[in-house]
Amino acid sequence: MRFRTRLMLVLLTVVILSQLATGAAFLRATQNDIIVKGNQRLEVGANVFQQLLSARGDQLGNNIAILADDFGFKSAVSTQDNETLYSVLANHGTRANADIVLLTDLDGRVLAGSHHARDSAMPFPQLFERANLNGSAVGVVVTEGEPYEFALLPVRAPHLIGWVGMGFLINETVTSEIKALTGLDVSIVTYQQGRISSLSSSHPEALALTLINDNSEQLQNGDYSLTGQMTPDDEYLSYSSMLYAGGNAQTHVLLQLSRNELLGAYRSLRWQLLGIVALILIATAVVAMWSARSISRPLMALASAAKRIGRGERVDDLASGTRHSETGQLASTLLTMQDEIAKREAVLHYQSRHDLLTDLPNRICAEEEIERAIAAGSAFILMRLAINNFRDIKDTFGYALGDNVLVTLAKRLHQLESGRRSAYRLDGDELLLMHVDIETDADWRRPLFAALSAPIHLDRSPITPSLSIGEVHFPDHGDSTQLLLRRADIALDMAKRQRCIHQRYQQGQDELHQRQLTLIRDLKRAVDNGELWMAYQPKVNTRTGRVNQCEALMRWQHPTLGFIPPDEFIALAERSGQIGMLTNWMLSHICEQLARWKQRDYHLSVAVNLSTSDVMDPGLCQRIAALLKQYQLGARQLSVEVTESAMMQDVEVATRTLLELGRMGLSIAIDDYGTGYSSLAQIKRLPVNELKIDKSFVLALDTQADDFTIVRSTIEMGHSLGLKVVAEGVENRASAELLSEVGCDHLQGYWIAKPMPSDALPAWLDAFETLSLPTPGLPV
Ligand code: G
Ligand code: G
Ligand code: MN
Repeated sequence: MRFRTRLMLVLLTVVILSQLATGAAFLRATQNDIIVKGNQRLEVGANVFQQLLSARGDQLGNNIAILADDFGFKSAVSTQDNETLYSVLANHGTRANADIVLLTDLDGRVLAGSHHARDSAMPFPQLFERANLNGSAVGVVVTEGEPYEFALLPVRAPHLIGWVGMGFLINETVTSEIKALTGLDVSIVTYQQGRISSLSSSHPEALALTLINDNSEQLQNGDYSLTGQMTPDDEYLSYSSMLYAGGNAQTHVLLQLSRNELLGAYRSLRWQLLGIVALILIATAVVAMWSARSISRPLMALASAAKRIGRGERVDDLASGTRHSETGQLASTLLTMQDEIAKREAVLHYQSRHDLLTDLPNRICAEEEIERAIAAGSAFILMRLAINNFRDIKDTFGYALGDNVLVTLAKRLHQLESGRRSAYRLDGDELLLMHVDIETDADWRRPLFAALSAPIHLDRSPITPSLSIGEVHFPDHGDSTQLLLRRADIALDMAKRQRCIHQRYQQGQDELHQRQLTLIRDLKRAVDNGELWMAYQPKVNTRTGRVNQCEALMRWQHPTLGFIPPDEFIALAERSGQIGMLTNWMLSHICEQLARWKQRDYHLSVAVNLSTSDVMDPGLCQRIAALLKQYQLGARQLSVEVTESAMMQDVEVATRTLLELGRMGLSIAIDDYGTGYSSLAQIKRLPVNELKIDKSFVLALDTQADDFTIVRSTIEMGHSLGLKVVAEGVENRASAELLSEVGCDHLQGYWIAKPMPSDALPAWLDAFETLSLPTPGLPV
């Protein structure tokens, strides 16, 4: 939930709760107060009722006093003239609006009465007792189940001769008068022998009856604690009091205030209060919204500023509150943070574009710079530098020193930097020098190379860094950064391979490079897809004139690039570490072929070419032995040809391998003899059986006297060391005869046969006629 909404809700909740609490308390107090006031009103009403009754009683008393004082009346009483008495009493009663009249003798025996028979006993003994005590009495009496307010006075002439009394019925006249006076509902109920004998009420009769019945238990038990209660069910607040109790009758008065009347004002007050609360709530909501907004607005501004900072925008205008307010502090913190981030970003940016070790700009920087120079369109030169023996330096002198060499070179480049040059570290031991404005002085390379290659004095022992540098030109050698860098790398590779300090990229090298990459990639597939096959070229024994041996030569028919010369792919296989795979395939393929020929009764011996890594492979001899065993071939059926350079790479290991092969019974030939730098003295120490004179000396043997001299002396020297000598590249009969004359043991060449597929060999052998060549010793 949003901060603003939450703040608003909290404020509203607080206000609503407090409003409800005060409202409820207020209403409750008001209600209680109203009920208390209602009770008071009921009490007051009861008093008014009592007073009304007694005032009317007194009024009646005054009327009776006039009658009692009347002479005629007195004499009628004394003479006990009944007829007269009754008429006088009745007349007077009518005049006084009395509902009941009564005359008794001294002892209370009835002399005359509207409701009582003559000579009956005193009907109101309680009242009569009080009258005897006080001289007169006024009070409520019940007769024939009806309540009356009754006054009883003495008749004196002058001594007491009797009692006269009058009363009026307490009926609806009284109750409606009280209602008019007090606004209270009044019910007067009389019970006789437990049953309602009379009921007069300001309520309609049915309602009055229900109300009385509701309260009858309390009334009859004389329990007058009916005040002060008002439950939600109660329609009326009630007050009761007893008017009369005597004999078997009671009269009660019940004063009531209806709930609607009592709480009418309260209800409207409640609605008013609710209205006020609603208004306050609306006002609070508005204020809460406003204040939540005014609190949250600066926070929102800060949040959006933080977001912008997060996006990397720069925020300068952060006016939010005063400096000292919390939001102000937050704002200034945010600005400080922004600055810190910017600083750190700058450091990171620098670090991401510079090499930590040499502090030169890195590859990313270089690429951008080249991109820019290309876009500018003016010519420039890139020199890609690598330290040739960097790994050796590190391995021998430790990493720290290796790093030191790099740092020194970086410093030298840095010193050489002018406005026209800039240096970068690409990765590892590779550095890049970019040279713009190539017109000025033509020969700037020589001093540069000299300066870079100067010995480095570290730990007092000088190290001379051996550098290789590949150079490319824009726009001659490419029009994209990646292309230029790649071609510089190719040139560098050339420099490394040719062991010279500097090579400039040659047109076509890249394509060659691409072709080589393709070949390396496809070599593995070539074996699996059967794209490789072996060709066999026969060798002829000069003494017998017969073929007893062939050289196996690998062939690759690439599906798209066509025939790939072995010179090319063998070298690539060696460079990419795949030669072992090729040799294994070749060896098992040849052994299988030999076994098949053997079955067909062709007992041939095959010479295989071994490359440098084959000779270094410690598992080679074992594999050859296993194959010979598997195909049940004799060791004589296989021989190997190894070039001088392959052996010279690591003479010790090569010697071990060759010794082992010799022990197994394989014949070993030095291939391409004469092209390397090995001397026969060196070869003498090796377990070698045969020398194979390189075809470059043989091809034009018949015409080139020099070649012939070399070949002849090589043959002589080989023989003197106990070695057989083979000549390859014999292309004509003249050469063959010359070679035979000087004692060459075997001949190989197109004049005899070109390399052929295995299928073609048996037929060729069948057709081959024994050569007759001159024997050695004949004059040339
Ligand atoms: O025929 P030709 O052009 O095939 O021979 C080229 C070179 O390739 C030869 O010098 C030969 O030594 C080398 N070569 C041919 N076949 C093989 C082979 O199976 N293994 C190795 N290591 N070299 C081979
Ligand atoms: O591994 P070695 O260099 O011995 O391989 C012999 C190579 O010489 C093979 O490439 C083979 O094709 C090639 N070759 C064999 N005989 C002749 C020949 O008479 N003339 C020429 N030009 N090449 C030959
Ligand atoms: Mn060979």
